Amino acid sequence: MSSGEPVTAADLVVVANRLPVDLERHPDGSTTWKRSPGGLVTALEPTLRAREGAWVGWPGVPDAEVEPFAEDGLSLFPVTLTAQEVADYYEGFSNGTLWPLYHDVVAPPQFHRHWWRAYTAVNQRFAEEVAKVAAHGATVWVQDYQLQLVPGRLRELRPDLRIGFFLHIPFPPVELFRQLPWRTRIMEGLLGADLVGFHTDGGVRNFHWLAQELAGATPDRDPEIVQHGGRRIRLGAFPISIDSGRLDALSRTPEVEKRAAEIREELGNPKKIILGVDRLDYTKGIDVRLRAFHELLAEQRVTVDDAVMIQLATPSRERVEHYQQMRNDIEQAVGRINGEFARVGHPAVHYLHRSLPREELAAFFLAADVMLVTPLRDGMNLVAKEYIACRHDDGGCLVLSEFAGAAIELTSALLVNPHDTDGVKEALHAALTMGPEEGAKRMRTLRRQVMDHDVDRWAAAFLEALGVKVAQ
Ligand code: GDG
Repeated sequence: MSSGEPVTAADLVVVANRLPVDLERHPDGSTTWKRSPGGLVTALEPTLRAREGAWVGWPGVPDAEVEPFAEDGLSLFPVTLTAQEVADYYEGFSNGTLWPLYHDVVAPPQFHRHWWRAYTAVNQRFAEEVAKVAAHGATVWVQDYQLQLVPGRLRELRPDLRIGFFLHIPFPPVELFRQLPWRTRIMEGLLGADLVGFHTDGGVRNFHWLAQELAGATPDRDPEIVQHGGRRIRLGAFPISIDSGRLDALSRTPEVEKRAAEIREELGNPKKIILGVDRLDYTKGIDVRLRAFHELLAEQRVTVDDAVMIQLATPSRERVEHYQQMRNDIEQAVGRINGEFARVGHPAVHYLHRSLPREELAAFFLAADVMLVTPLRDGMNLVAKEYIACRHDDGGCLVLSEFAGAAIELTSALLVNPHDTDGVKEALHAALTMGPEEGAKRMRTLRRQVMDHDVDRWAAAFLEALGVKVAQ
């Protein structure tokens, strides 16, 4: 699978917690690489190739000592994490402290000093690896909340570099961020960048304020700049998107269209199919939509002949405590609804706790009359955009939480407050009973937005703000 030698001095370095490939260990001790084609790698690949690019990240399994290698022309630099570091830096500080804190503390964050120590040590290691790989004057793009100390460390090691940072999750309000015992260290880490990007203006505002309050930064005449340590740091909102064209094309293939029809058939041709697709995460509000559906059934405003619900839940962070609890709660709620309302051979809720292939997912999107995206908090939410990209027939109706970053762009969805069960219920009911003209009109508007603003445009906007000329 590997090809050629990795570059030794890269002009553009992407650094993320994970590499765009996963190392897989087999029972006989052998290992292979499996591509994990996220939107990010697809968007960045042409630019990375054109600019002697490199990607620094963890290969996904503990204690893997892997040499740098080239894969399809991309130079990959694996960073080794021990099992203890995975527990403390990744599952602990990243996903037990920062993730809930940055998502409006919808679960209580835990603060442990040994998690923080592991976080600083691992961030240092990432910074050192990048410092070795980057050419003089290169551009480095650091991704996400796991690596917030990297810009600062890297600037100390390599002041010649141009450093960008993008946060994929919300940047929290001042009152919440202040809970973090290491808040000033994190702010100083981020302020090591030349450009700090968020999905929304809200993130920019929160950061602008906190940089002054915690790190003594001073405002500039330009509201998108703060000054710190004799440098000017640019802030900006860059709402991420998806590879809309590719998904639109996939959803038009005869295989996907046929599979969508089969799914409807397999469900017993219900009048309406309601769909939820998420990583099984407590921020995604899966419980919110189950409650709304449950109540509509209980009030007999909807029957199992009218509508079935499918919840696809990709396993996620299964070793983190909050996730185990939440999985039990969701599975109990599904069981309760089916116990009360299913008929033999006709469950009210179909629940799949596994990951599906991309084509199958596209078929579910195409089959779903109503898509429920109800996070309590979400940086963007790509699922909402993927659903829209698949609806080349202008069919379907999106119910979307106003607390997802996507709500800022997708204003023709039925927007709901996920904390308001009655509101979610009414929106679900409205979606189930919406006339085809109104539905198509809304979907056309949503599609214009999503098809025009794809992930390439997002990556180009960020890199151009950082001063990189982007390959088309
Ligand atoms: C973070 C932020 C932000 C899900 N199930 C399957 C599957 N998926 C894919 C979806 C989508 C992706 O996973 C999930 O992306 P989201 O954006 O919805 O959520 P997070 O994972 O929380 O992502 C988020 C994002 O970063 C980007 O900045 O939007 O706010 O939290 O692409 O399609 N894919 C396949 N099978 C599944 O079963 N193949």
